[in-house]
Parts: sequence; C-alpha cells; structure tokens
Amino acid sequence: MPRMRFTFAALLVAVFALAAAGCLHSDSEDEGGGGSDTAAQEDTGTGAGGAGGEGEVLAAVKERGNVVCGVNEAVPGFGVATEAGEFEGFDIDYCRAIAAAVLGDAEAVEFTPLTAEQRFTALQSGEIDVLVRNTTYTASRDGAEGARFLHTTYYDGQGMMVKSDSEFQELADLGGATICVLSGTTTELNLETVFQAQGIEYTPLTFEEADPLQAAFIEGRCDAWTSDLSQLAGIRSAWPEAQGGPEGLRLFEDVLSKEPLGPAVRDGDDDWADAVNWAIFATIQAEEFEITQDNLDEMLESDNPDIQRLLGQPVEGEPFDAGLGLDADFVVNVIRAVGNYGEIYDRNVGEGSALGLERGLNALWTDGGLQYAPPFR
Ligand SMILES: N[C@@H](CCC(=O)N[C@@H](CS)C(=O)NCC(=O)O)C(=O)O
Repeated sequence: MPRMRFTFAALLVAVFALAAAGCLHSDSEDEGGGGSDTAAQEDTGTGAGGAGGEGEVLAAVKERGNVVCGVNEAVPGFGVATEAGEFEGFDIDYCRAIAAAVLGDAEAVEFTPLTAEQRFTALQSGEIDVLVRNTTYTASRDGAEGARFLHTTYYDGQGMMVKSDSEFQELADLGGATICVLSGTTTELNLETVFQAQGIEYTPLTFEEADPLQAAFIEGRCDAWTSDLSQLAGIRSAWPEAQGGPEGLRLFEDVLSKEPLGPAVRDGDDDWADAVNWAIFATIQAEEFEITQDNLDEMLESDNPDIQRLLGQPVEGEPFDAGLGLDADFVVNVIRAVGNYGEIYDRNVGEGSALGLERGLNALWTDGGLQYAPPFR
C-alpha cells in the first residue's frame, strides 16, 4: 500500500466545526458491544421501487425516475451531508453517475444516510437501490449478506491514527492500549485478527456511530482510532482547530488489511448490476481516453472510433448500443455530470481536496495502478 500524503489545507479545515468533523452522527453508543455484520437475512425483494428480481430494479428505477442511494453522511471526502443538507463526496458523485447513466439526470438521486450496521439490512430489504458507502468487498458480504459487489472504486487499506503527541509510533507499541473502532465494519474484525496474530493485547472500545467514537477519542478514552486509511485521512482533514487541526493527528505507516471499497446492489438483478457497473467503468474509460467535463463537446467530434463508440456517437452510421438497457450516449451524461474518474478523485479526495490523497493503487492501469475498465465494444 503506497503511503498516503496529506495537504494541510488550513483554510478548508477552519470552516469545519467539531460537529462536522469526520463524524456527524450522534447517540446510540454501543460500548464494548460490537455488532455482527455477517448474519444472513432474507431478501424481502420489495425494492426501493417495489422490485427485486431480474431486471426489476432497473425497470423500477426508470419508472420511479430516481435512484435511492445508501450513503455515508459522516466521512469527509467520501460521503458528507453539509449544514445546508447537501450531500457531497466521492461516493456521492458515484450515486450521481449512476443516476446520470440510467436516467440521464445526475440530480435524480435520493440519498439515504446509513450507519455501518444498518447498510446491509437496508440493501436486503429494498430500502435502497444501491449502497455506495465506503463499503469493503468481502466474501461473507458477497455470500451471506445478499450483496453483489461491483467494480471497486477505491482500493484502500486499514490504518491506525493517534493524536500527534501520542507516545505510540507503530502497531507494535500498542500493547495494553484501548482502541476506538466502529461496529459492523471490517475494521472491527481486522483489528482483532491482526492484533491476535501479532500477540498484541488491547482493549477495543466499540461504537455504532462515528460521532460518539470521535468524542471518546478526543476525551482520551481510547489511545488510537482505527478505520480505513481514506476515512482517517478525511477525518484528519476536517479535524477541529480547537483540537489542533489536521496536524493534531498522526497516522501510523502500518496498513492492517486490504479494503476494496465500491458499490453493492442486491443479489438477483443482473441488469441493474450491469447498469451500475458500466456507469462506473464509464468514468474510468473516459479518464483513459482523456475525456473530461471540459473537453467533452470537443471529444464528441472526435474521429477516433473507440471514442465515438464510448460516447455513443454513430460509428459507420449507427450509435453503439451495448444492450445494457442504457441510452447509447449514457457515458456523455455521466461525464457531463461528474467528470471522469480522475476528476472525481481529485475534486473529492485527491490533490484538489483537503484530503490530498495520492492516486496510489487507484491510478489507471496505464499509470501502474489498478483502475481498469473492460473494453466498450
Ligand atoms: N470499509 C469498512 C469500514 C466502513 C465504515 O463504516 N467506516 C466508518 C469510519 S469513520 C464510517 O463510515 N463511519 C461513519 C459512521 O458510520 O458513522 C467496511 O466496509 O466495513
């Protein structure tokens, strides 16, 4: 896992109040408890639009005219609800990309904020059409949670964060420490296995939501906070000035796990899964072809047949239709609304954001990274 780099964007940090820093939730502390995220549950198949079977979600979304997207509202850079009630972030832009691809309207999204514990139940019950909430693709979630994971939009890993003045420098130092962790997450499970494997004794302090976890961390009730590195970077970027701002926090170099984060839909509707997947691939392929929000109109005039096909422009008379149940020019709608993968990344979590995360594993395959779209043909 490449090192993450942070920019100390003090001006951005200054506008974040404590309540908005990283974790906007409140209540329902679940100390010492820890939830299970592996229990299999029946898929009631009701669907956000009353649909669950093959092709039904895609049809229901089109009929209803919006996509119900399960999101995080508490992780800066990925999914945040602003004071004005607007949702923004990397995952939020992917909800918009899906709506743009399926409905031609990136604003046709209903955002449903979910805690880590709630997310799979919401997906299984049909409360949401798609889950885009910094969710790690794992075997048991794929197998026992009725979730179908789609292309990984962000390759991440689990990290450990302490206050900058902490005596702890690396995992091995944490013997006897209390560690704050969110229940219902892979984070909770990895913490246990990694520490057990390394023979490090520790006490977990478990919460269902991030806001009370953050309060406990600030109060010194735990010595360290573990989560996905991207989320720790987001939390750090918005750390309250009263607590020392971003420089008041330090991330260890240790990476505890692989955390491939991406959208998930309910099992049982391949058409819907395909539509969501190709909305994501559109952003990656557009980056590879250097198609941006700004040069899109120019690119529509391109005489490169690969670009014409991607953008649904006539190639030898006919616009390319892959049979995905999407308009021939769905990629145009996606890129016009949210830009290509690199633009989405940069704006929300990359160099153009308070997080300042390098592309690392999330670079295109042509740049040595893992982001790769199958051919549009
Ligand atoms: N990627 C991991 C962790 C996801 C996760 O829920 N992370 C926390 C880190 S702060 C979070 O999103 N908290 C916000 C909340 O649920 O309040 C997973 O899928 O289990």
